[in-house]
Amino acid sequence: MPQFGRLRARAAALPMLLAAGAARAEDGVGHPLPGQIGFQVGVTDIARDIHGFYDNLLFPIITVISLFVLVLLGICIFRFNERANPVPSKTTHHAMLEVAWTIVPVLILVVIAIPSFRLLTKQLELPKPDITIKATGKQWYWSYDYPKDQDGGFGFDSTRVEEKDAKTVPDFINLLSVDNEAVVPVNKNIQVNVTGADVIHGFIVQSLGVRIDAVPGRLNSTWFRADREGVYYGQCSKLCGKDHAYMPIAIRVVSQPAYEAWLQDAKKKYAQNGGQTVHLADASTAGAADTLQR
Ligand SMILES: [Cu+2]
Repeated sequence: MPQFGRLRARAAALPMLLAAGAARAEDGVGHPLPGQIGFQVGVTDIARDIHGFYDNLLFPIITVISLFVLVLLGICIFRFNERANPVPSKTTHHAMLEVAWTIVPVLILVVIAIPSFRLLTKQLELPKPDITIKATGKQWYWSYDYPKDQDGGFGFDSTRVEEKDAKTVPDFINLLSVDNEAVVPVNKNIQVNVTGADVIHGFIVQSLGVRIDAVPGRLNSTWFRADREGVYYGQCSKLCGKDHAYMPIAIRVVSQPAYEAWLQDAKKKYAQNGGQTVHLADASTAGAADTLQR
């Protein structure tokens, strides 16, 4: 069955290879490419497991079921139309068939459920974190907080960089680039505590295999351990309001020394406010968030 996954991955990669050449396809790590229909490259075990689960199990099952239903429809159309079959059968019941169409779907679900539960457990059982950060979904941007006991003690807002300001950030990607990225070290367990400040948002970064709801008044936790440096982009995945499509998530994974250097800089940059979250975005929309944090 894995050949389906490889075939699909190759089919997905083809347009982007044709469009940009193999080197550019490699550049696409961490964000989607124009014309891409496959998954982004996974940089955590969980992301690779999720993609493998779909490519090697779900996609073949979907394909087989779709083809099976297509064949059944074809048989109905061509063999049982009025002209081909003028005298219809009087059969209304077939015990074995009824047993089969109950048992077979149950077996398919069991086959899907076993690896699915294993994957869910891996996602939801948080290992001991090396770093904990907090991500808060707001209308319409994200805020990140770095706790004091991990050499942090600051928070900042991360808002989308508009196309007209593209020059202000390196490697600008429209709708994904942000002014302040969340920075974490490579090969470390990063726990992300996620909440919402106003409405329900969704925290999702595909190449990290992270997806969790950001619910006001509730702290959800997820984790990842990236084994490759780079910038990994995600987006809010809940229909949270008018600017839902404009609140990207950008996580920069760097080496441990680079992370420590960033912490020192970030502390100066963001913590002038007595350790309170620095609100870089519009103060009026940040009001609700303030109430929740205190
Ligand atoms: Cu949102």
